[in-house]
Amino acid sequence: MRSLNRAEVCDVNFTEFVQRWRGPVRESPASEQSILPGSALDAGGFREIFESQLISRHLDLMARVLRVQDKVFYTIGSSGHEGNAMVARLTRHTDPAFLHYRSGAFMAERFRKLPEMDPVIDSALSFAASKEDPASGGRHKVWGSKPLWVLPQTSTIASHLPKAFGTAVAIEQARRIGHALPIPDDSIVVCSFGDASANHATAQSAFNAAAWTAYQKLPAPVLFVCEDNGIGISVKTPDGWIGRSFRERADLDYFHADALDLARGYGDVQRAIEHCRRSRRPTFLHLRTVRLMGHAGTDFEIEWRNIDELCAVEATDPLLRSAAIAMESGLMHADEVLTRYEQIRRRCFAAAEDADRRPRLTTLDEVMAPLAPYSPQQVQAEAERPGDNARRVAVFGGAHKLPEQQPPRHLAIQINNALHDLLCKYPEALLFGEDVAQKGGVYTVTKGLHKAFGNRRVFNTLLDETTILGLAQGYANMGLLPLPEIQYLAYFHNACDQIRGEAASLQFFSNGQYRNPMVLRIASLGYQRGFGGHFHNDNSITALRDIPGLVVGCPSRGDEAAMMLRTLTALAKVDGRVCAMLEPIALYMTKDLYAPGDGLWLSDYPAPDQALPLGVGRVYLPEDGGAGEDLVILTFGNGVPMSLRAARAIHRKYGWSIRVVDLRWLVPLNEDFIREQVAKAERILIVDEGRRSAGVGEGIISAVIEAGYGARPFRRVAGADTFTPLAGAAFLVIPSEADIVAAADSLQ
Ligand SMILES: Cc1ncc(C[n+]2csc(CCOP(=O)(O)OP(=O)(O)O)c2C)c(N)n1
Ligand SMILES: [Mg+2]
Repeated sequence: MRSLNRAEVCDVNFTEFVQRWRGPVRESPASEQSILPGSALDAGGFREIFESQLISRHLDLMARVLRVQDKVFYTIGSSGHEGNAMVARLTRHTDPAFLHYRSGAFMAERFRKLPEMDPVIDSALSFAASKEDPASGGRHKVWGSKPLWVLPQTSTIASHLPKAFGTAVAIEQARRIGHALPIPDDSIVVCSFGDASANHATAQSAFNAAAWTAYQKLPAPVLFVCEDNGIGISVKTPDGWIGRSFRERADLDYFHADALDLARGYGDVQRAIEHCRRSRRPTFLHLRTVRLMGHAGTDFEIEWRNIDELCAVEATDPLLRSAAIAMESGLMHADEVLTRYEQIRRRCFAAAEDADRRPRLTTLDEVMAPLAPYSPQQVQAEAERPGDNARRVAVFGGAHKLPEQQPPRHLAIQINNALHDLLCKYPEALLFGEDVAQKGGVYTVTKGLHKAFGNRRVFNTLLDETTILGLAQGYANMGLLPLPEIQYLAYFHNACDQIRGEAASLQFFSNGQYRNPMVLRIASLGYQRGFGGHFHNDNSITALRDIPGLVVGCPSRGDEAAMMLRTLTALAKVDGRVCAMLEPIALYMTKDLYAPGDGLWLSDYPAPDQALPLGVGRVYLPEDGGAGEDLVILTFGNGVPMSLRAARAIHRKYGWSIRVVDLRWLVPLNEDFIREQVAKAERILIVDEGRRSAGVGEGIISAVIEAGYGARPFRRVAGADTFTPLAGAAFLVIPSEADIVAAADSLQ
């Protein structure tokens, strides 16, 4: 006999188990009667869940067979986890769900809530990476559905927990600020994951944030579902660890259910879900599952795992138990079980063969279509649409106190004014982060907002950047407009994946069906005097530069910061974009440009109908009225005032007519704009305060060379590839005016 792989073993086991089953048989229960005495599950419900389990199983078996024929491109399965269909049955299709990758049965069961939809066809299209896949349009095998409120997840484990928590908080907070939710007010959030994933820092972030919230008697109706199969790829979870770790965790209410046995487990699952919905408290549902057929199709467990152990696990296959329940209860005869089993097998294969014939993504344009939607006219109109004037007058304390009536001010004040305006204009906007409320931020940039807009819209979070960004996604999922703040750029880095892997990828992996718009503000970059050290002067924006779909702006002056914020917010509102504004800390309070007291770095507050166009930088032409054709300096942030000063010195030395260009928009870099600017100048100088390696300067150079201007003399002044030291030594590693002048010397 040829040797069977473990998928075939499970398949054969099922048939043989049913054929050989000889137990006592009860009288067939009516649909509304308990499936077995004492079970909370009725016979009608059992029949449907069992079918969902079989669909999930046959999708797994189908994927193993058709993967080798290149008709299916994903083999991480749900076998052994089919009991999670109980969670789907007992929740609503409007309860947002963020799912573990072993959620085939959950999905099949949730599909029942909208009977016009077919889980087999939709899943097959996703397995086949078909362009017609309704979840991601063929971009990934995700469990996702717009009508079923399943927000797509890729398989980075644990990264979805913070936004699930955030969505739960948002459900409750929306009501308190009078925002209408897209789902019923008593919705809960379902969030599932594996036992090994429960250890991940990102997961622990979410558990902690949920408990921190509940401890203060604030609602956070999130149902964390830990599908405990005792293993993560090949590493066993210590026996009893999940129970030990969570059973007595304060403010995370623990429930256990056996997902290997529908008749027994159903009542326990029901209790957990009812508790979460009623109490609005974070709830931890520990589900007993097993993993069958290895981690994925490529995992040949037989090569590294004891065969007796494998057989023992396979003997606990929940489908064997479901078949036994079906037969013992008298609901189905063995023949009927097997007929159903084979019918569903045929249905899954037929759907997969059909899906294989449907079109796939064949052009780069198709792949990228949902990544970064941009509607320039609507964005501009939205950015230039002033908020309600009466509200503005009330918030700023009188018509004569409107900021555009005030004398020129510095960057921190103008950002603060712009934030007041945004919170006026958008009642659904929320501003949050560390120390942003009563204190008004480390640099007073958010001062007064808490007082003006109250605790529900301007609030301090717990000290965890992952949670801040998870909350932002959650609010966005519920139609609110989050304006999160990260206190320093260095602290963005430890939560970067929440933007990189999650927020920025949502439109892409949902084929534009879901969006989580936000405007993230980050105090950034170096050159601070007085508050030193690396972590307050992080000058590397590289981690943001290659995040697909993200928009990053970096203003150098107050008026432009205000107008940039309006554009970023409009991008978020109109096109659902994830946006970030890097605020140069060292310029927050800067007032002068060339000499103490000149006040040239102060600016007027722009009237609320003015905004910056995305991607367009600012050109500072020479003071003598020339065209700036001898040298162009391309820069951003702190580099702008430094370059303006250096330009004076260079002009005095060589008489050159110099233009200084503030790029303002760093991601994506506007290569056309760069090309236009360098086309007009004989020499090129790039001033990048970030690190030499992988900094913005590298992008500018590539744009210059690719535009055909590589033969023009050019130099780059950039930060050194090092961390920033404390005190005066910090200035050794970042560009100075003298460095800019010296670079110009070598361009002669
Ligand atoms: C952040 C991250 N680290 C590592 C991985 C690789 N990986 C994928 S699944 C997995 C094991 C997860 O085990 P568990 O949470 O128990 O879920 P199970 O597969 O057992 O259902 C690992 C390590 C990943 N996807 N994401
Ligand atoms: Mg596991």
